[in-house]
Amino acid sequence: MQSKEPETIVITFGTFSLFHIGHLKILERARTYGQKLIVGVSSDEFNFIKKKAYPVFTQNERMEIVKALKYVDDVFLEESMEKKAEYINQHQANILIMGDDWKDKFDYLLETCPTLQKVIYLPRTPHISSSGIELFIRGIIHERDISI
Ligand code: C2G
Repeated sequence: MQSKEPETIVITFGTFSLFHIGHLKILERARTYGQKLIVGVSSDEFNFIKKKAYPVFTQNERMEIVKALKYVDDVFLEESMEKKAEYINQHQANILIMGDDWKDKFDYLLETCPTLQKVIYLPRTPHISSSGIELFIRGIIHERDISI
């Protein structure tokens, strides 16, 4: 009898303040690295502490949007940057994917997470960001396709 290959579990994190095509594309690409994609959605409080502002949509709305995507198998609330190792260990994740605005920042997790085999930084989708969309809507900038 053939033994079944263990599935590769991919994990990623994000705020998804104002969900857009760049968010969709990174989740779509992340899912191709394994059989299961788990997404940590940063909490409202975490954002307020980090950026002194709340995301456009609430954490429950953001989690519901991300959970409904066909590429995503499960979501959880990311309550602090420092808990990444805990989350990776809890979910027994094998690959961590982040956009390349985070390049090199999470390599240290390879030393503290026994199941983690790779940390991969994917290129961001150009010319789109939640903050750019917000500024465009508020009339502060006049091109929507701007990266902030
Ligand atoms: N992203 C992308 N292309 C864009 C915009 C964002 O590929 N044009 C990616 C980011 O690189 C990130 C993910 O989409 O990997 C989510 O982006 P944000 O919502 O901006 O999340 P961020 O505030 O970077 O994550 O632990 C990290 C936190 O959860 C914060």
